[in-house]
Amino acid sequence: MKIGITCYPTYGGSGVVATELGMELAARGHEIHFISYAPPIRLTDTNDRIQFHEVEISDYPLFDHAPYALTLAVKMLEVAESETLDLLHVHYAIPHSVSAFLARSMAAPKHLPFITTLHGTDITLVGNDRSFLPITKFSIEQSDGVTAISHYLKQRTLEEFDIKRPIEVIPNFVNCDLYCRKENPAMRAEWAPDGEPILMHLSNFRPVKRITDVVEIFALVREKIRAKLVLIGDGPDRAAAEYLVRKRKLARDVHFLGKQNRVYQHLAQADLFLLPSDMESFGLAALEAMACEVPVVASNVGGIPEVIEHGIDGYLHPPREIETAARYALDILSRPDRGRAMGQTARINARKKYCANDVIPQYEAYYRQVLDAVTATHA
Ligand code: GMT
Repeated sequence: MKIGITCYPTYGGSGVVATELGMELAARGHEIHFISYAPPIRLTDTNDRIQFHEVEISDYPLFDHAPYALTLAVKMLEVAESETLDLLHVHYAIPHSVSAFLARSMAAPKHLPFITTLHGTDITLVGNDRSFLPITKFSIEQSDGVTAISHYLKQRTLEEFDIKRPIEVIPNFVNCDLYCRKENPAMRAEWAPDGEPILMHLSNFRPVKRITDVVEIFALVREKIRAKLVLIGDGPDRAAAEYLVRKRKLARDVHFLGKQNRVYQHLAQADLFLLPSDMESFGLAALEAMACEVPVVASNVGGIPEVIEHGIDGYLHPPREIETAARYALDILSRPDRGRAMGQTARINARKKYCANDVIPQYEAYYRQVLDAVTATHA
């Protein structure tokens, strides 16, 4: 199949999923065309089956805000025609789904089906800004296929948007061959020279991730045992986290790594992963840690309980309850054998449902289903 994939190329779960999906599909023989304003950040593997098409953002002086959704729609149509795409697959509804709708309309009478994958804030954001609701609802209803990355997100979308159409749940996935336990003593020693346990967090440091809670949880843990915290990623709350680290006098115990490629190499060194978010429709970073045999202490919000089994491969706590989170963290870290066992169970559970080898065929089957339905409608 020839598939056009659009996503946000920057640091963020939806872009990561879209990029990994494109690379996995290409490895299975499909031709992938990424269409966005910049190459996706995790696009490490380019070959003759993966192309990137840049959407140029107009800087015409009349525009205070460049009309990206329109330029994207035109680019989608151009690529669809020049590369004879079978379908467009857009990740994150706003505005990608609307652009795909426009591209499909412009392509008529030729069929250019589009599938929208919902990731989370594209749905939950409208709770805060109702002005997005009508257009998001419209683009979801108009899509030839819609997938959500968790049952939680599907349910929330149906209820919040009063949508009657079917939504397929295809969960996030991880490459289980790449994401696995490969300890690197040199890397561990760099962060924890005296063999201290390593806590880790990876995100885009947006307010929803509660980075300062990560630091507070670590501070409570550090009151009881010697430990180190490794923070991967960057974003608006980094400065607040750095300030808090200094305030708690933890500068020697906390490492800020910034944005990193090949995060599996880092995750595989952790003894515990923290994800105390206010909301996660899935929690991809938690799954990536689990595949690396790292138990996770996370908030019991959104789709996280679909990924982590409380008391089995990690612990769940109410959001913002840092004392509870710290107690669970100490429970795991103060009994290393139990922590290792939980980590091994985490990988087993991650493999059961979320390995790329099992999830990518679900996307392929869904593509075929959508294409067959479109062909039957227009026959
Ligand atoms: O919250 C983020 O990290 C960004 C956001 C995105 O769309 O880029 O993430 C959402 O999609 C991820 C991939 O499907 C999910 O793992 C995250 O849980 C989800 N974030 C939220 O729901 C807050």
